[in-house]
Amino acid sequence: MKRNVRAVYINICLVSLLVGLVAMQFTIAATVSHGGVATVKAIDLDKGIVKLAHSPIASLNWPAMTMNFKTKERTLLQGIKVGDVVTFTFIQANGDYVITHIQSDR
Ligand SMILES: [Cu+2]
Repeated sequence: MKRNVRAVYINICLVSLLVGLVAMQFTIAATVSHGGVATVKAIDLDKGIVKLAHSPIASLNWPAMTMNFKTKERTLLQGIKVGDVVTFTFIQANGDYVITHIQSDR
């Protein structure tokens, strides 16, 4: 009897874990990414932050502006230099704008 209780408990845990994983997948799939073109104004490699003067971004109703973006991984900024024209993709995560892809158009 005790063994059955434990088996049921373990099953409930596994089901919860699966439900959690599926929910997580949906969250990731629902993350909207935006794309734009910009000129690199400044780079902080240590913090993984890049300042971009970007063109209007229609998907967010943004006019052209200069602003800081975080990067998903600092290594994304390797090979990017101030003055470069870049094409980039970003997501909104915890109130930050985080670049997921960035490529210099050189
Ligand atoms: Cu902006």
